[in-house]
Amino acid sequence: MNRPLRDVVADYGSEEAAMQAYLREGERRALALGNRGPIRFTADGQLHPEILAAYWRCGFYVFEGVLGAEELADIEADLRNILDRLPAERGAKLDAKGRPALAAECKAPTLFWSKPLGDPFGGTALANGRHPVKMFEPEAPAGAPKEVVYLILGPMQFSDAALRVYGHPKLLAVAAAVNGEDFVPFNEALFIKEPGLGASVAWHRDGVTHWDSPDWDEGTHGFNFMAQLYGCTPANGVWVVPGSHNLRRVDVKAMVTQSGSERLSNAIPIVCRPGDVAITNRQAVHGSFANTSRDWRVTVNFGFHRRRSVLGVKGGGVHNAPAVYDAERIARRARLIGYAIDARRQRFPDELSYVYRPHARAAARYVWNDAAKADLHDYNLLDLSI
Ligand SMILES: O=C(O)CCC(=O)C(=O)O
Repeated sequence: MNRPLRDVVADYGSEEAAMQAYLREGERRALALGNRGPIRFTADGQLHPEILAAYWRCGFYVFEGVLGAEELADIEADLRNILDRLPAERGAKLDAKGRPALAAECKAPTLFWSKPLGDPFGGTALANGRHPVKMFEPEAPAGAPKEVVYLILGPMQFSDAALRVYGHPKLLAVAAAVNGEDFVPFNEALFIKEPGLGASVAWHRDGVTHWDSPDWDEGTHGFNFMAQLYGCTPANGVWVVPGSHNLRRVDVKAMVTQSGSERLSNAIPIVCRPGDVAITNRQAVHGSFANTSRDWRVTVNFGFHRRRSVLGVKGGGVHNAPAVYDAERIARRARLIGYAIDARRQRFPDELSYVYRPHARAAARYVWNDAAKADLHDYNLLDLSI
């Protein structure tokens, strides 16, 4: 991104040498893990079993080259608009140019602020206390703002380009292969890790509801896609502990103690080029470090569940109010899939659109237009958060 930036220079201070060695070694191990490549299907249209096997073995997979240059340019244009329209500061109703700010009218939790290079969740009770250890917080560079927005929830109401990624036919086919054809939404997020400013996301795993269920397994809490606008590196990207999605219990604090620091010795970074899309199991232990590098990382993040993990389940509490998720709520939340498929069809008319079975079965038709856009205001109040 060539957005004019302060010439940010940041590092890990006393931890810099150890951190750089960890990043280098992580990248080497990431490229040797055997969990990356283009999205491939068999002759009869199934997601290639080698991909599924590698995903279930590692808990994540990198799909290479999913988004092309044209699509990335659309996302970047929307990103610029979003950045331009952010509130001048936390709680402000106006942006820096005095216009009504992005999300100023939203009731759902939408904008997440952090001090530069901070860790707002680690070691706190926030989000059910699921981030037990605070990450190292490097010193902010001179001239840094007091706070930055590093996470936006419900981003599809602010970016048609991100919505179109959500409707990508190959990604939705992957969702069906992993979660079944009746897969349902979880939530969506835009992670913005500015160079020298971007906050860390402390080690955690995402599921909150089913850890003690008798029918729990490695896929119970679904997955997130992480589409990369600029790519991601060990320094600014998400790290995953391979195989941890298979464990009912993990002790993140003990993992940190054992490793001697929050540089978990068995974690592997997700390394992507622009347009790559990772899939990450929500049960895997994962996190990301404060971005002291000179590279932006912008992730369009969107998750899907198995329908049976959600239907009739009491969820919420992390992303929105607790509620029992009945069929009506699921159908209402899944309208995003219909809108996304149509938004994509309009922008890329030569591409074969995905057919979402629950909508096809119900003969439900979704059209992306101004009314649909208005219908997405605060849509994440209905996230299916388990
Ligand atoms: O993108 C990141 O840094 C964190 C992502 C994450 O924690 C998640 O998707 O659950």
